[in-house]
Amino acid sequence: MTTGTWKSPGLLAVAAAVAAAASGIDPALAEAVAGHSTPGQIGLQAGVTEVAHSIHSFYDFVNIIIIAISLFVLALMIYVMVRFRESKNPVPSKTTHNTLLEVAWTVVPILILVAIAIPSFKLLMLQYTYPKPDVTIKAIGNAWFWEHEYPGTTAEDKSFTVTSNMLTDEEVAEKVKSGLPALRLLSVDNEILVPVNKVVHMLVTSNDVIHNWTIPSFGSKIDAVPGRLTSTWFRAEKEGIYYGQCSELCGMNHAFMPIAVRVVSQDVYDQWTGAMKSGDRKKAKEITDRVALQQAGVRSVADASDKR
Ligand SMILES: [Cu+2]
Repeated sequence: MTTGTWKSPGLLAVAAAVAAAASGIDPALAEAVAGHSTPGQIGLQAGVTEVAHSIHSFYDFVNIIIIAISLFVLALMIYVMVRFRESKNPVPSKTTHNTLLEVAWTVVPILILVAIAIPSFKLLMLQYTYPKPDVTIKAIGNAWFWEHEYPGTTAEDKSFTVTSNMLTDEEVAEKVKSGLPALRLLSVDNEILVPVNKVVHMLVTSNDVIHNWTIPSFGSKIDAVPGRLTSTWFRAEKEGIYYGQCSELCGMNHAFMPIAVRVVSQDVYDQWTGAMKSGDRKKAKEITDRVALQQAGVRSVADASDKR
């Protein structure tokens, strides 16, 4: 199994296994489908890019500061309420100024803000400094589905477009029955494939209203604005399927336009793009299904039905 997205096999893995058992998914498959949130999850979804790891450490760092300040203020309030309550302190002091204290409560918050600003700017730099791309994909938001365009560079190197629509509950049930992994509200009919450990530039735009292209495990989230091109980048470290959802309120079916990115080996990626470029969508689909099974830890559809 090469597709685990959990950082440690501790509490999270236990939670994933429990969630998988509760939802009827084989626990062996749970590890492979962790590119999404799971019931009872505590904390952020496992990250598989440098940006996602940095977001997580920044989140932890700021959380420590927030919790420390909250506890400090709570302790001060309790102290004041007990120590200076009317019965214990009937005649209040008339003190109004304390220079040392006033300087301290101005300078200390400034230092805290500077301590937060430094890693914050470092993270912004990382997110918006684009390494040289290995693959460029254009994501186009539509009400309510996503299109992904893989641009060609020459007449022979044709461009192709993958249109992804969410699977209905019936389609999910059917797919699971046939032994292929699928998730309600997240799985799509046509997944997009990207190579593992390669820099992918995602150019994002929209055909109608503002959508948002998001994959939490990649730390990617960028608005898709009609008439404009925005961008994000990622280099996924682990193979597997990573889900995201449109994250900008865009209308009636906003909740039903998921994004599914499958990270595969360069070899599988080349086979898939080859099939897509030659217009053989059937072969491309077979490649996607085969790798989906492999990543889920199942050798074939027959093998999957044996497990049931
Ligand atoms: Cu949308």
